[in-house]
Order: sequence, then C-alpha cells, then structure tokens
Amino acid sequence: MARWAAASDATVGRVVRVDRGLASVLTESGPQRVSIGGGLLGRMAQDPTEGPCTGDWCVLRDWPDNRVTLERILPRRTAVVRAVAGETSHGQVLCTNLDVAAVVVALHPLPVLAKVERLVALAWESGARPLVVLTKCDLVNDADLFAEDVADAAPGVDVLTVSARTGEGVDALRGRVEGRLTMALLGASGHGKSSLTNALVGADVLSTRTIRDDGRGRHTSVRRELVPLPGGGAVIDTPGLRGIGLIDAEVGVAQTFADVEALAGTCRFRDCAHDTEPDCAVRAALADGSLTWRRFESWQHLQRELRWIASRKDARLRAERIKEWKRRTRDAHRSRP
Ligand SMILES: Nc1nc2c(ncn2[C@@H]2O[C@H](COP(=O)(O)OP(=O)(O)OP(=O)(O)O)[C@@H](O)[C@H]2O)c(=O)[nH]1
Ligand SMILES: [Zn+2]
Repeated sequence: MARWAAASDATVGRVVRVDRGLASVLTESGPQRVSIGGGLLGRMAQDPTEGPCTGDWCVLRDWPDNRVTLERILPRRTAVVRAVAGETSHGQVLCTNLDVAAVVVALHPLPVLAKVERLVALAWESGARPLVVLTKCDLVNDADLFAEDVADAAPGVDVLTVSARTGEGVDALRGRVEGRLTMALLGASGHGKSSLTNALVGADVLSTRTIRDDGRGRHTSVRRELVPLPGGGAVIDTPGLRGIGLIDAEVGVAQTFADVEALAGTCRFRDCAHDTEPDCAVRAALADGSLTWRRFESWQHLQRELRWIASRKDARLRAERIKEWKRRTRDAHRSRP
C-alpha cells in the first residue's frame, strides 16, 4: 500500500461500474475507464470475488504508453454478497464499502414479507446499517399499516416510506447518507430503485423503464452504478435481483430474526427443534399469537437454506481434499525408487 501511494504513477479511485472487462473509476481528476491489471486478473481466475466491484476503492496505474490499469483493490469495509446458482464456494459480490444497506420494496403490488426478511438478512450480513425503503407510496392508501408489519418483520431496522413520483420521503432518505455516506439500494427488479436514485440526485442519471401491466418487473438491468449525490455521499443502484440466495449469512438471518432467536434461546433444550419438545418457548409464542406462523416459517426456511448451502460447500471441499490426497499419494508412489 505504502509503495503504491508513494509511486507517482499511481492514483486512488472508486469503482463506479464494471462491464465488459473494463472498470469505470472515479478519481480526483475525473472519471476514467480502465482495464484490469494482469496480476489482478490472475487472482480473479482463482476467486472471482477478488475482481473489482461497484463501490471498491482501488489503485490505478498510469503506464508510459498512456494506458491506465486497475492494479489493486483496497480492503473492503463492507460488502453485499449473494449466492450464485451452481456455485457453492463463493458468492457474487454485488457492491462494497456501503454504509447503509437499503432494502427497496414497492408498496404496490402488495409486498411479500418473507422476501423483505430475506433482503434484510442480506443487508445485515453486509456489515452496513440496514434500512427498509417502501417505495411507490403514492399508489396505496395504507402505507403506514404495511410499514408497521415490515417493522415487526425487521426488528431494529428503520422503515421509510417514499415515492419517487411525488417526492414524498425523498429528503428523509437523502438525510440517511448525511452528505458523506454510501447507500446501496437492494431489491427486486421493478421496485423503483433507479427512479429513487434519480429522485435522490434530482436528475435523470439512470434510465428507468416501463413496467409490465401485471406489475412484475422484467429482468432487464445489469448495470451496477455508484452515483455521487450533489450534496455529498453516494448511492449505489444494484441490478434488480430476481432470486436472492443467501450464502454464509447466519449472522444476517439471526439479526433479522432477533426476536425469534431470543425466544429460541429460552427453550428448555438448547438443541430444541421447536417441534414437539416440552417447554418450547417458540411453540408457546406461536400458541399465544405473539409470534406469527408466517414469521416462524420464514425463519425456518432461511435456516434450512443456509444449512443446505453449507452442506454443499462442505461436500465440495471434501471432494477437493480427496482429490488432493489421491494426487499426493500417487506422487509419493511415483517418487519411490
Ligand atoms: N407510481 C409510482 N411508480 C414508480 C415509482 N418509482 C418507480 N415507479 C415505476 O416503477 C417502474 C420501475 O421503476 P425502476 O426505477 O425502473 O425500478 P428498478 O427497481 O430500478 O428496476 P431495475 O432497473 O429492473 O432493477 C417504472 O415504471 C417506474 O416509473 C413511484 O414512486 N411511484
Ligand atoms: Zn423450542
């Protein structure tokens, strides 16, 4: 790091977007479009999560022939990582160095609480401060009622209600970046992330698109953009996430379900399955209605998903170890006289 900082041919910047093998990087002297250095490409071949991602702080190098390459990524403070289908060893990094992880959910059509919980777990797991932003409040009359349900589903997380169309709540949301923080918008396609980014900036910086009549978004956007706000701070608009698989998100799920976890901690048996065990605090809460079946099942579902991913990962590691062990014993046999 010191070596890079001292070199006159090196500059530090922040990755705004990565596409087609090039990174758009914001530096003190303005935006630059750069290619990725050979050393970093090599590391990315081993582990794609090492590659540059929107939000990364990085070191650029100026070459004598005027090329600029991205050589190094500075350690990430926080990161949003999701599971990738068919890939069990590492997830996909969606954005990094965010301070606020805003879960964006439209109030119309009626949102599904389990999906909110899944996104909130992803947000907690990022290491940033989670926030729920309920968008399109201009389309419904009972926004506050739903906001209360969401608040119950995300203990300890603030819930804001906004409309990009009327501007309601946009100032309050902008206040969350305090003129210097980075806020990432996480949510499914069509829930209004790009419209919200435009509203926060006060100009059309991202293209939004018309939505299908049934209210369901098409999976069209692949961009991931960091947009600086005029008053300071930045917003990262992530692509619409269709299926958000969790990976290594035990902490995020526990934080999202802090109330249920606290109950489970008071069951008589430490390994209570909350099924037929005596003195099960979770069952008792379900029976007296203080815990809803919906939330209980959502909690169980996410835990099963995490266990499944973890077991797949273990199986893969085991298979790799066996292969490695076979290779070694084979080599040992060969090296015998
Ligand atoms: N009525 C109303 N419509 C909105 C609001 N915000 C967004 N929309 C509409 O919802 C649709 C989707 O908005 P986008 O901002 O493109 O959604 P997105 O989450 O960025 O979607 P992706 O780019 O696919 O990730 C567009 O037709 C918007 O005009 C709002 O506050 N009120
Ligand atoms: Zn129990």
